[in-house]
Amino acid sequence: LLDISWYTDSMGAGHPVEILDRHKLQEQQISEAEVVMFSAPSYACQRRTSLNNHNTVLTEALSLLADNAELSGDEGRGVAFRRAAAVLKALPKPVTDMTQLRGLPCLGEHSLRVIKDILEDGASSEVESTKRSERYKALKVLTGIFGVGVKTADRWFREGIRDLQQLQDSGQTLNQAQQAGLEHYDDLNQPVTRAEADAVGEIVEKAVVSVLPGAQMTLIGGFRRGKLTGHDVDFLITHPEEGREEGLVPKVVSRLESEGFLLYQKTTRNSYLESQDGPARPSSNMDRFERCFSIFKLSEEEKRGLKQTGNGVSRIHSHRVPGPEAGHKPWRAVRVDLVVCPISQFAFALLGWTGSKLFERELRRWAGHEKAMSLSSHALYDTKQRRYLRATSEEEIFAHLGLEFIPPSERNT
Ligand code: DCT
Ligand code: MG
Repeated sequence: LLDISWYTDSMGAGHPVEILDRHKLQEQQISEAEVVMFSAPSYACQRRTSLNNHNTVLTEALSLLADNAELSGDEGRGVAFRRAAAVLKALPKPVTDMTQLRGLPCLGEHSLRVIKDILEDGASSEVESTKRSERYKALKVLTGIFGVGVKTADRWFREGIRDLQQLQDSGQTLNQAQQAGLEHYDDLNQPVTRAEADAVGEIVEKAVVSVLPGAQMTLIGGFRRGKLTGHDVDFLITHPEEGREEGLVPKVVSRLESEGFLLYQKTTRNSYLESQDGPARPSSNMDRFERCFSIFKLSEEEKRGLKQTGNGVSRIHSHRVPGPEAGHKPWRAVRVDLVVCPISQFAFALLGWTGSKLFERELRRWAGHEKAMSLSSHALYDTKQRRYLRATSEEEIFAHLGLEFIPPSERNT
């Protein structure tokens, strides 16, 4: 009748197409919304998912259950809820009736029950009771501290700690990251805007280019996918001459530190060596580049572009600079991640660090299950041919994988 289905092309990627039989529609006098049927390919990396989500109530409910599963150490159930939410995010219209979902992948019994409750009653009792549960609330707050993972938060919860005050009073030993996380808790839990990301980008780029002329820096993560806010700012740095990028992070860090921009930083060295490691395993592929996790101190002046530029000329004078009024903190803390890669791995690093997390997970699953290949942020290995497949662009990697190219703005699964 009215069928919104996915036109699947030879590469396995899909676009929604609408087939409407107006005559039948009039004959049966049923509203358009009631007869929209959805379908979609089953891997998120075969679908285009823009930021324009038509089913936020349903996807937020399923995401909350995913969070809760992950906070309970049940990663499998977490992924199942994330995949279900991702399918709904890709739909071209709001879901209004359960029958529309019959042709969709990734919707298990549990997810379908949650969707049904929301469509029929406006809410899911499971979601509502999870939201109110003491454990969920406490673990959300505690894992919201930079440097605190599920295991630590869970241990604290079992020791009776429910909030930040109780954590401070408990006398628990905190590592340096956690101390910084606690100190800047409010700032770090306030979304970072695109303007703030750009302001940080300017500062970091200046430091990078001054210690390594010719180095190139790219904004990655959610901002590259077009998100307006994020929980942090992620940058990928490389140099057109292979090897010149080695050891760059410590130099950039000491430069930023001397300029007073870093509230916290932890640098990890590059530990990836193709010849020694062979194809990187998915579980270990995220943190093997030279990398710096930091907390950046971004002043309001820098954010407004008021700071002196290199040639000594202030750029914008029209805004009034707020004075140091009582209780007003003239800067905010921002989480910033720097990742450095050799140019030969740039396309893989760019693809791996653009996200979303689920999109990356699905790409690796597609590579492994459908193509007998192993994809990481360093390389793509073909298990049957027993060789690495080189690429200098994201487009080439999608082509190696037999997938239609999905641009960053449509990887918002
Ligand atoms: N990434 C990944 N797997 C991880 C961690 C990160 O694939 N376990 C990739 C995907 C996104 C990118 O790194 C940056 O990570 P985040 O900053 O956590 O994600 P984001 O999409 O940028 O989210 P936000 O906008 O909230 O920062
Ligand atoms: Mg990010």
